[in-house]
Amino acid sequence: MCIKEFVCASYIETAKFYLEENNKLRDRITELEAAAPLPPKPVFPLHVRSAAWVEGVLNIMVREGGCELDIEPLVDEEYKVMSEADFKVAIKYLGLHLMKYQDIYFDCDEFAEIAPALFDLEFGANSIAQVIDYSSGHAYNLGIVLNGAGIYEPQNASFNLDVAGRNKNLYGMMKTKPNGYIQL
Ligand SMILES: [Ca+2]
Repeated sequence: MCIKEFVCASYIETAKFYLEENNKLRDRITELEAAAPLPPKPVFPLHVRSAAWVEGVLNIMVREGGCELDIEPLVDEEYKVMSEADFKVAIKYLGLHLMKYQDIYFDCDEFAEIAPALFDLEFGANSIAQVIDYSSGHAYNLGIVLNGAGIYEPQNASFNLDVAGRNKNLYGMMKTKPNGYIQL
């Protein structure tokens, strides 16, 4: 057997080995799922609201909360939102706060970037905004719920409608150059 054939044969053996391991793992997952079925996913009622309504909610938050961040033009024409109580349960269920933090590569800005898309995929609600806040050097989210807009911290699944009473070390929301922004 020449070297080329030898290398080819060893690749084929390696591929067969991983294929068998993969099949064993799949069987094990099927066994485990049968032994402990996942609880059914909760269904949260969604309430359709116009972009104008969402803009109004954000403007109230900005005014009453003393927020100086720029609000980017809204991307969607309408939004599906939850009640505050359902939103709090949903962000816990989403489990994003359980993801492993990695300095630089999966830190606050990645958490804040992924939260809106995951929430929409999981629950069909496009009601989470991304916030890039240079004044406190932090990125986080806002949740829009039926009774207002509040700060959603994706790293610990907390949600707080009291924007005026926020921890300004983390959620400064002050004007900077370049200014931070809210994107929904
Ligand atoms: Ca990062």
